Amino acid sequence: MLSRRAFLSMAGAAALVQPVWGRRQNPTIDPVRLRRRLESLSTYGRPGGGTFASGVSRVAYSVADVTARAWMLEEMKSAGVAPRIDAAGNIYARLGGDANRPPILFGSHIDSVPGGGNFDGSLGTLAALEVLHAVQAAGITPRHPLEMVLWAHEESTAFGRGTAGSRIVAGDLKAGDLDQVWNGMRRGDAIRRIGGDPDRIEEAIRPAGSWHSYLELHIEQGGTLDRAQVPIGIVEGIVAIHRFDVVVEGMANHAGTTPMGERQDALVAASTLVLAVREMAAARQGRQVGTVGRIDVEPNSPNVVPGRVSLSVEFRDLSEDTLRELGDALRARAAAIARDTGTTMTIDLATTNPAALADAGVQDAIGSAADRAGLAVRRLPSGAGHDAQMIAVLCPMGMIFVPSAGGVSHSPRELTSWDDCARGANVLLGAVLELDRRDSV
Ligand code: HGY
Ligand code: MN
Ligand code: MN
Repeated sequence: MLSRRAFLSMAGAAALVQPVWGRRQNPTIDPVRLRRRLESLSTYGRPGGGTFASGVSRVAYSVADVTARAWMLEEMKSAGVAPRIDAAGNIYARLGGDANRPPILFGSHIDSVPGGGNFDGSLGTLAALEVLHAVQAAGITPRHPLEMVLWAHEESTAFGRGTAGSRIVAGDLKAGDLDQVWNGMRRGDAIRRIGGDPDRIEEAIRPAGSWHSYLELHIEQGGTLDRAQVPIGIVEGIVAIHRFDVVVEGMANHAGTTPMGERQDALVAASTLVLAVREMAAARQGRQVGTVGRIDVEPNSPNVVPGRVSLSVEFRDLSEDTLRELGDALRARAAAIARDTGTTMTIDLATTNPAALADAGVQDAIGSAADRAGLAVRRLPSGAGHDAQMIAVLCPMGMIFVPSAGGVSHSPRELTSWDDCARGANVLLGAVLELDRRDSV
């Protein structure tokens, strides 16, 4: 007896039967191939002796990332398209269409956080490849070129900044960016390591209007769809992110001989700030969130009063005003803590992601693709940041979410069912074909 969801996924695949120009058969993604590729990709960065359930550590520019990208290039070629790498390390592959029309762009990323999951970014990237397979297999001649993209360096683990590849494409590139050093690696050299060319980095920048529209399929990474048992999310907007680098300077001293009243303990000061971040984000009405995700203690020895601590602080919300107010509150609290602990604190607003609204026309195209597949939808904001919010300044964008079991992500426990993966990929295919029918969204 077919479960309701299994029936829906089969009905979803079949319901893509829509008369479209020049079509010999009806396009649908191949769920078996999508699953096989997701399982193959998950081996790049899998912990030694681990299994699929162990998740991945495929941090941008790592060996796992570099080798996974090489595998992706071969998979793209096997799908009958010719990948090209831009100067920022983003990988594009284009299919058909009238070269005088702007391409429809769709894709995601494959780098992960340390100890991350198998679906964050990977699903959207491999679903994009499935779309190119399906369009060719169906013998469709699209009106617009269809272009998939694998964004380089989406996660903010490397160099403390995220959506880095798409950020350059959107023109957010400052003098000195490529001289930043992280983990002993200069950013320009890291870009070269993944096939980009820092000496021609400006060539990766694309003007507004370069694409007809942009679509990204992604796991929700929150629990809204899973709790509501709704298979497809239509993203209304993506939160803004303000990320700070904070350095606390105290005085390293002997843990045994320094009286408690004479310490300038950088870790005590930093810890007070960590609790203050949680308090100020939780105190306000609204959906804003505040997180300290990285902290480095120096000299990090049990018998030394910490002399220096560096940490990240980030706030997220749809409202930039809220983030500015939280940034001001952070600076005020830091000054008071520094005074009380005899330390100094420097707070640098290192990167910002702008809030981005999804285009109503693209949302509509996603909705009609889901309708045709007989799938219920829920409109919702994205609390996670995405490359789509960078590309939103260049063309109309939209995102499709599929449920994350228990709302867990950025963890080996991240899980989306194979049926939900297939449903999401079919809606991506349907939305691309719907947008292809439209001269403008
Ligand atoms: O950090 C984020 O929100 C995304 O998962 N990179
Ligand atoms: Mn992520
Ligand atoms: Mn992601």
